[in-house]
Amino acid sequence: MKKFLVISDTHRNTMRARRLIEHYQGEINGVWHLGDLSSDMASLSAAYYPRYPHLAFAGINGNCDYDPTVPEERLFRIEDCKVFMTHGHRYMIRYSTDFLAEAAREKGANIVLYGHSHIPLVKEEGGLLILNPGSLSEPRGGSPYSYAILTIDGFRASAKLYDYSTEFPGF
Ligand SMILES: [Mn+2]
Repeated sequence: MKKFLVISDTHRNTMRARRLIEHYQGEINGVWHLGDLSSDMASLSAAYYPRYPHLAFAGINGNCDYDPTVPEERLFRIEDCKVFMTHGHRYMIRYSTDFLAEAAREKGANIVLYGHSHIPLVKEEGGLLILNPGSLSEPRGGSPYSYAILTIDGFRASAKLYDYSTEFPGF
């Protein structure tokens, strides 16, 4: 079984992400950032990978990112699950997750992770786990500062969304 901290859309404010990494580092296998800004992910991995080398840091470019060394999307396997990671802005996610889900299925993924909307969402559709951790800096639509913990156990995957302010009152 593996667990990952999934965050997105920190938009130059990594204060809450730093607190999360410090808090969860003992129980997770990696930290995944879904874009905007990919430079935030670079600074987080530069700060924490030397201290916590057991953590796999993975990020992608968002629509505000132009780092040629960072991929637009990632598709990879964890245990028996196939993970498709994208910022989501190319899949009309403001209207529905249908295009995103279709793209994930075409790639053979059973987990799709996206951000961009700054609105957290988790749902399962026909064996596909769809997860948006929301934003740790600029939540929208009345949603809280949020993040997710993704658990992968063989071919099974589940995700839990957390309200940062409830988990870390005063921070
Ligand atoms: Mn975005």
